[in-house]
Amino acid sequence: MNELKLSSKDLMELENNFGAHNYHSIPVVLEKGDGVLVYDIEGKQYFDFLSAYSAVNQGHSNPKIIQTLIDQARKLTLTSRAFYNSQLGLFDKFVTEYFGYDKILPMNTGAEAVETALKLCRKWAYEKKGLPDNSAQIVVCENNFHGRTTTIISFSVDPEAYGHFGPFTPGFIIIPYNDADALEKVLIETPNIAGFLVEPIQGEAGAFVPHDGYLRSCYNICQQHNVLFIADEVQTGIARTGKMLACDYESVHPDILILGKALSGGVYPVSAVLSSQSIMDVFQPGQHGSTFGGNPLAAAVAISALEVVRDENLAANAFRMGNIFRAEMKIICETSKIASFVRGKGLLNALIVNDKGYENLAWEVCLKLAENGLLAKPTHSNIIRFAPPLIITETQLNECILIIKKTIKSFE
Ligand code: IF1
Repeated sequence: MNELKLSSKDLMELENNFGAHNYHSIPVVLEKGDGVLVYDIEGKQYFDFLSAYSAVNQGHSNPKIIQTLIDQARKLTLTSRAFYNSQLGLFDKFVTEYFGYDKILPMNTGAEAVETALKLCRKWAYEKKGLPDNSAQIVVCENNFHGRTTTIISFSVDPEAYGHFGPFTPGFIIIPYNDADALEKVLIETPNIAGFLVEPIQGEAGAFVPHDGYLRSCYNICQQHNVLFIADEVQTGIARTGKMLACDYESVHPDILILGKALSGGVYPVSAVLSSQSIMDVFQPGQHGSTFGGNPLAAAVAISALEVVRDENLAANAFRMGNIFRAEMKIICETSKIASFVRGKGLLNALIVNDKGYENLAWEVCLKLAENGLLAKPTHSNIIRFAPPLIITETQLNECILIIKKTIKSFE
């Protein structure tokens, strides 16, 4: 704790002096969170419009989830899977029924869940589809973001993500996003394809929403070619886009579903892979796992986090608030020289700014937004992601829109 009551400046210096410089953070030092609000060391209040990249959909320090964390932490936090524990079976049943799957494999971070899905897909391809060993190819999309492990960055197109991290993991084919024909072409022309990994909306690419029907077309093409459709809903899932899953907009039921982030409400690292019994059964004891995967604390917290999403109708709120947000932002863009357009679904949105002749405009706008009491961060040079906790009320949203409007105006 900060008994010495160090200032924001002191704490930023500590991070800079002793921490790896693997982030360029907005210069705000947060000490407390409550719902859609966060507070810095000096007590300044901000609306959080990043939500820890859609991990705190249920709001900061959600009371129900925190109480579950405290109660379970006082009983048992970690046993490893060498033994059973009192919470995991309850989690397995609750979450598989919640999303309509037979089986679930719990992990911790989103990247671990993506890696788990890739291993599951490959193993299924050899043992159920009958591909020759070590031949499996998995199709991914340009401008993807699925995490930062060496295998995952092996199929990134972002030099910042893969530069000087080689040699890379083979077995991946990159096709354009939002182009079902490109998927069909590669499945017809290339042998030994095991799966297709896709974000229903590309988050890091700046809330890039594919055209209606894209997911359904890709799913059907995968079915026709006996290729697994793998949806990475780590960022788009858990009600963020206005439906429980972004795939729900097209009634697509992924063969393998990847969840993370808000699966715990941002209270504890919890991720998971869900699939059918026939696919998940290729994992036999001792073939995959992790020390913390499926621990009783994670299991209890995740059940509570999903109950909050359901009981507080967060998907419906995200849907309604998102429509209001984009409508208001559209009006701002119509008269602004720097705010070009807004895109997104539910409360996963991004503003594309016109930064011609203005170096780092998106970053400067975010600094000004922080000064005006709203936290957001650019993704890429000219895109600002806007993703508040899904509990935001219309009154709070309107206040935030005024802050964004005032801030953009100050750059005109
Ligand atoms: C950072 C980005 C977002 C994800 C999807 C898997 C993962 C992520 C669709 C991996 C994680 C995070 C990582 C975080 C910032 C954030 C991010 F900017 F990096 F790309 F949201 F867009 N699939 N996204 O979005 O999950 O291992 O992080 O738990 O690296 O700073 P993770």
